Amino acid sequence: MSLKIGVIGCGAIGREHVRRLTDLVPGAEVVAVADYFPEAAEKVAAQYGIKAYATGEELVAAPEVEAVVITSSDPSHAGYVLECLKAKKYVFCEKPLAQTAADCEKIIAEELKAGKRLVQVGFMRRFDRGYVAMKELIDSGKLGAPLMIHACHRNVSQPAGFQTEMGVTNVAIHELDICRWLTGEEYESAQVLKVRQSANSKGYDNPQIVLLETKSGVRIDVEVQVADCYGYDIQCQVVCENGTVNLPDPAAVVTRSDASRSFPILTDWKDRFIEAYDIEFQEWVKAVTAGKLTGPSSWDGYVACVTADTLNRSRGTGAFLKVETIEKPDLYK
Ligand code: ISE
Repeated sequence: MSLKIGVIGCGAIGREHVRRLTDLVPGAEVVAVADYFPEAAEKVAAQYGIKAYATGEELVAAPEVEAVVITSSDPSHAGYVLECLKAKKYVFCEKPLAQTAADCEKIIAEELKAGKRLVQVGFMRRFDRGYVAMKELIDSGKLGAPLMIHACHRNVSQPAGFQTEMGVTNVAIHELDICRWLTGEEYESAQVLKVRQSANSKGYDNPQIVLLETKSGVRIDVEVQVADCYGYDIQCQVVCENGTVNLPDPAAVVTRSDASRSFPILTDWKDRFIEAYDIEFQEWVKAVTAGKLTGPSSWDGYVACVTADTLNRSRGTGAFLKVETIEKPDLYK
């Protein structure tokens, strides 16, 4: 028997996940879709011979839907997650879990009422082989304690409507999660800096530098360049006491020609972590089927949102602000 899944959001990543769940994830069956634009859902439904619901709420309530995947626009995530929790259905929500820490707290409160983990957040980098190998090495202690992380997150361009704050809530949020995961530490303080601006910025800050300090004093800097005009480039270097470890670039053929050596850089973020997304959903379906979630939790989504809120509040103040969270409930320990 396969897990019957409904997908809310039929944009680019939603369609990718429907394909992935249908073709690459054993034990999964997408049975329904919904989208804010009904035509988008109907198109996907016709392609796969499945049902299109007029609204996400109807999809969540549908008796044949056992678990839900949310890939709709960022501001709609929290509302749909809460609907799923009320219906006691497992839900996978793309990042960010919510737009604000306050909405994450509502989600946590509902999940606590349910008495078990029902929510997983789409921090797919935790399933990327490169990051996993880095974490294994750091955790082995061979390199000594981590001291610093230098990271960068570069996108080719942004769609119309992109705003400065989204450089943190929608883009750097991946680093906010992965640096916490790599170091196994919580953040003490955070600050975002506006630096010399690129002529490629269109009404938003670009680049920005995110600075974080963990409880033990690990310093993290993340260059966030949301319109670099050359490629989707994700870099991460963890500097430890006795050595450093770098995230590998994705495999690519190297060409030697015209007295130079070169390899292509991806441009679409959906391709950069394509294998991580596959593994993430394979693991999620296994975990839901077994009734025990193990991937990134509402708590992880909450901490990322608190940190993002703190960073956005710090903009223009020239100061590090304290990252303040509620006490971690036992459910997430
Ligand atoms: C997108 O949602 C992602 O998850 C990508 O990793 C990020 O680079 C992109 O800017 C986001 O819009």
